[in-house]
Amino acid sequence: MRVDVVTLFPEMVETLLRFGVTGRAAERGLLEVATWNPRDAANDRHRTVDDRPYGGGPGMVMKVQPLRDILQRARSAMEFAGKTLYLTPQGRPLTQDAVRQLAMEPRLILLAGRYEGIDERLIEAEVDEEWSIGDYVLSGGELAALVMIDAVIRLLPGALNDNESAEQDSFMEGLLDCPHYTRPEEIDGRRAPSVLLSGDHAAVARWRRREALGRTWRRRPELLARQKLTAHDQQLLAEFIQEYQDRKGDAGPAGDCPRQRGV
Ligand code: 9WO
Repeated sequence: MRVDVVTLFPEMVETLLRFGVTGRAAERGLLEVATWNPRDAANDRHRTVDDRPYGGGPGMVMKVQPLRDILQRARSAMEFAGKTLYLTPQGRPLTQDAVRQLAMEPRLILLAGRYEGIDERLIEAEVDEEWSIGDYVLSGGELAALVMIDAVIRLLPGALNDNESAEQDSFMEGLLDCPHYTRPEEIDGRRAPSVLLSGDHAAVARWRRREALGRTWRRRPELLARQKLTAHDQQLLAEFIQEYQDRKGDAGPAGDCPRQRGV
């Protein structure tokens, strides 16, 4: 996959190619990233890319001309086109299903804004889709672009050492992940669940599935509501809920509480 990122801070994006899954994907030729700085296309000697907003108000707005021209250069650099995506708090929420769709694109051009935003006329003329990674405002779109690239690259065949871990990602199936443990067996008076040390792979898989279902029930009931649970999953969830209520004294899902200790 080829990803072109339009950004005032190319170095932020280029760190992607030095670490972890994305770094390895680049080494394996699965990912090619190019960065394009709008300042390089500014048509004045001060290389101006922003200006004061019409109508007044705080902050600055990114100008059309440098962005339009740098996007043209990016598009001309490759013989095949790709969707142009703008990362913005006003965009469509990014989900795992959307990431799956994006992973099928041979090329993506990501537009990372700064300041208070981009002149709307550039968005109207040049942007195919607007995407958000969450309901908060960052200092710019670069971190959102890095999040999107990371999530997409994980799904490319060969990007992960163990392809199964991409399949096992519970979130791939719409559930939260189960808890994870490693050595030592006990630390600070807390033991790893004995089933995980049993060597019984079927029991481990059952436990992990039940915990993923239970955690989703506790922390993100709205995700669970979207799932068509098999009879087996329903049985596992019922076991989890029963055990949880016995332990907590008939407490239901935490609803929007981000986290309850111990679950
Ligand atoms: C800056 C600003 C300054 C003064 C008053 C209001 C203001 N709003 C903004 C603003 O929204 N800046 C954004 C910075 C403009 C687009 C690029 N930036 C950005 C993208 N921040 N957060 C994102 C983002 C992208 C995707 N998902 C979540 C957040």
